[in-house]
Amino acid sequence: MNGAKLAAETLKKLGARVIFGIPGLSNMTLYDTLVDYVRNGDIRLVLMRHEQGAAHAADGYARASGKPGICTATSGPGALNLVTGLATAFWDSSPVVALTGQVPRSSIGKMSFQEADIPGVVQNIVKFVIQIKNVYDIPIWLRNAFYIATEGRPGPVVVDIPRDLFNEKVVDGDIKFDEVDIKGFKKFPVYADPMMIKKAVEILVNAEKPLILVGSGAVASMATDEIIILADMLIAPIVSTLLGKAAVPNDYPLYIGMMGYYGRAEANTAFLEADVVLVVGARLSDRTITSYKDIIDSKKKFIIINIDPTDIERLPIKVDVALVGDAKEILRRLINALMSVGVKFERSNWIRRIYEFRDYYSQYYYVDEDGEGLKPWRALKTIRGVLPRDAIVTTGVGQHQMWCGVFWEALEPRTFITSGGMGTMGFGLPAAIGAKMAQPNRIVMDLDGDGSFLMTMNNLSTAVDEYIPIIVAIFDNRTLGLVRQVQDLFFGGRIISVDFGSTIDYIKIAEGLGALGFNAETYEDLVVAIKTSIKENMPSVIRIPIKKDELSLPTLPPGGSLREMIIHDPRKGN
Ligand SMILES: Cc1ncc(C[n+]2csc(CCOP(=O)(O)OP(=O)(O)O)c2C)c(N)n1
Ligand SMILES: [Mg+2]
Repeated sequence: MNGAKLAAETLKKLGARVIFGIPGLSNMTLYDTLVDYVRNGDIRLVLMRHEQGAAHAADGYARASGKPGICTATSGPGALNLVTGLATAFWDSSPVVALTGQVPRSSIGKMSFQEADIPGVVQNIVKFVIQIKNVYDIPIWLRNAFYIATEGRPGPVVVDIPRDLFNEKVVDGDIKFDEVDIKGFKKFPVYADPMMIKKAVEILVNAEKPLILVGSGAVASMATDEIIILADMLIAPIVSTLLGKAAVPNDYPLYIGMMGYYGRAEANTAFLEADVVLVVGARLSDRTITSYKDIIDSKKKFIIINIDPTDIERLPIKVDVALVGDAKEILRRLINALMSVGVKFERSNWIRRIYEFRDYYSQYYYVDEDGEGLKPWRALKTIRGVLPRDAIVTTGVGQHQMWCGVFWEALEPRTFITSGGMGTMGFGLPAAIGAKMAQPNRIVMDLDGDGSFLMTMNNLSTAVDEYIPIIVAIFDNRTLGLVRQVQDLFFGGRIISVDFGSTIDYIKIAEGLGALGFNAETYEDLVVAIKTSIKENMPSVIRIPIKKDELSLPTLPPGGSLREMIIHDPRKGN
């Protein structure tokens, strides 16, 4: 046996089923070894068209399944191309494992062909990186990598393997596969003793206007049932972050919507008015809480559940109860403690008030205008009407993503996959490929922007060649819409370097890559296009024309507070 075979056997033992990547000089021996595994149907290799796409696909796979997503690249340019995808996974706590080939040990540090110091480059944008120095460490560190990627708060791990190790012979008896062995590694302790749970319950019981805010940790721990039980018991409305959208079915009556910078006005209002906020698996980034001063001034109480205590420590606000551990587990303890108190709550005024806000703000959201293009909210409603509840959507980054945040109805956990923390354009299409590999029986649709699509669309060719039938809808406003919007509203209308020409033909691009292409000029066209894509079971691109100056609302002025929400088009006057 050699190092490459050792790696392949370990990957199989660890349950790796799909690897997204591109081969090159430094990971070729691994690919060669995998030939037998591919032939036996143990492992599938998906050939991406750019390594960024491989990292996003692994990320999409991980987010759709909860299992680690795996990608591989050769040394130097290959591994460097993974960087954006790895940072994207880290910022959104997604368990990606990247295997990067490295130049031979004897060449490291000598400016060798395709050498890049990958540990140096990625150390601050991944959960962990290790460069292997000894062939017997390959199985140990692959196992450790899978463990680190998924343990506690998930995140990406890079295993950098000098290519001479792949060829090195190993003696069977000396191989260790089985234990996780990470020197100096300590798990964060669970920190939620009965006294703290009691204190949290006391605060919740005495709250007049409690609110539950759910984030990506609630999705990662699959805590949907517990959140709903608790919300029902407390009669507390639920708001979410962008990544937390799929933590509760968005048609659940107490779900009010995404809050934050581009959040729903009623969700932001509920947050501003609440006297107690129970935060479940959200780190309260500057996208969600745009001004911490608002909170400090409001004196509201915070109970925060997070698996990573450093998320809580980083916050500049006073946290009344910090519960550290898995959301599902801690919510169960809270529910039990609350049941033993057995209080019946009367909060109809609070709920009624929020529903009134919702009704009031609706007049600004659901506007139909005649003229150019389709309305984003209605296009999303139309798409939702055609897709089954368990369909998975991914997005690019921009206005279309924010429209999804506000208007898309995520109905099951792990069905809304988007780049939140890093805001990486180009995420949607390759993430959809990964999600489809993880959930081949579900419909997977990338709700993309034209600018975002253009960044990673080369990977559509992968979807075609490898029969991965994803549907891509392009919200085609011929512009980098979100940047344009900021120029338009806050830079005095000085529009620069955002608009694309009129010539690009997305239907021909789709067809040129072997996919189906549809132009949805009307909502009816859109329905037909989706139904046809599903029926044909082929990768498809559907172009949805959107007016260039359509806005993503609500929004805030740059650096603004949630109190300064802009709800209707300021260009139209009052
Ligand atoms: C890789 C990357 N480059 C630049 C940006 C800055 N940026 C944020 S949104 C946006 C425009 C996105 O355009 P498009 O994908 O067409 O979406 P739209 O806003 O038009 O819906 C840009 C350039 C980014 N987020 N990511
Ligand atoms: Mg655009």
